[in-house]
Amino acid sequence: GRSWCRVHDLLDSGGPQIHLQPIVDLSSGQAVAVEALARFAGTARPGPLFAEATLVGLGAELETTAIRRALALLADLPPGVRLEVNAAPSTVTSGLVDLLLSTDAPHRLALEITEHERIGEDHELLGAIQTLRGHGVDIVIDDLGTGHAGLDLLLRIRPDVIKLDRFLVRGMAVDRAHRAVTEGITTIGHGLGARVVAEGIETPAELAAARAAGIDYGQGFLLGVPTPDVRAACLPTPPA
Ligand code: G
Ligand code: G
Ligand code: MN
Ligand code: NA
Repeated sequence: GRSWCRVHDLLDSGGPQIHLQPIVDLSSGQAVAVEALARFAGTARPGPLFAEATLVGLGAELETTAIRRALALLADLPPGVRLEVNAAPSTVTSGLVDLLLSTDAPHRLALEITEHERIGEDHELLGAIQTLRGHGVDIVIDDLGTGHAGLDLLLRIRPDVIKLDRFLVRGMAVDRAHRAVTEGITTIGHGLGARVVAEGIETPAELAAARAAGIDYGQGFLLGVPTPDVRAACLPTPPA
């Protein structure tokens, strides 16, 4: 139907542009990674477009196209900055391992597992993750604490990094209960040897709250907006 054609045309015309957003060490202000985010010309918003592509069976192809484009930027990134890409579990098990390992620097990559369905017991996925981790790819759980990413995921996928959803970050700056949950998840993450990222930091109060909670890294409009300029994405953020 119409959706299939729209997504197919997009893929035919080379797929999305890639913008990069820094993930910043909250103690040094240095970018430790940049997240590759797909941007489509015109008005197409990335979230709905990925959802539409998934519905018509082109999800893995669209994600893989975006990742291939992002990997082309790796050569321009400073050595200390990882390139972080997004993929749904079904994409991870559809040839992504070979693609990521075909780069000469898998230890400079991070893979964000993003899924809006719940991630279940999946031996193929767990095997793929083991292989990637064995080659130095950081494994990142996105949106921990939301519906699709329950705490049991921490035991199945021992992530290197966990990302706290913006709803927690927004809440913890103003509400004691949100702060308690956030600090608890951060303690659990650290207990498993993972680093913790606060997503969607927009205000100095949210930044201060993230620091006070012992969160390692931050991402958000306050620290750096997504940009197609690779150098700009890696500049240090002045301490606030
Ligand atoms: O950048 P923005 O907030 O508009 O993106 C909205 C959503 O689009 C993100 O939360 C994410 O779900 C999705 N998205 C953006 N870029 C990518 C990508 O490269 N791969 C995947 N799978 N999803 C992406
Ligand atoms: O689904 P995922 O967490 O990968 O998507 C991240 C999305 O969040 C990106 O598309 C990005 O545009 C968006 N984003 C990044 N920083 C901020 C922020 O400070 N506030 C809000 N609301 N969204 C942000
Ligand atoms: Mn993400
Ligand atoms: Na997220």
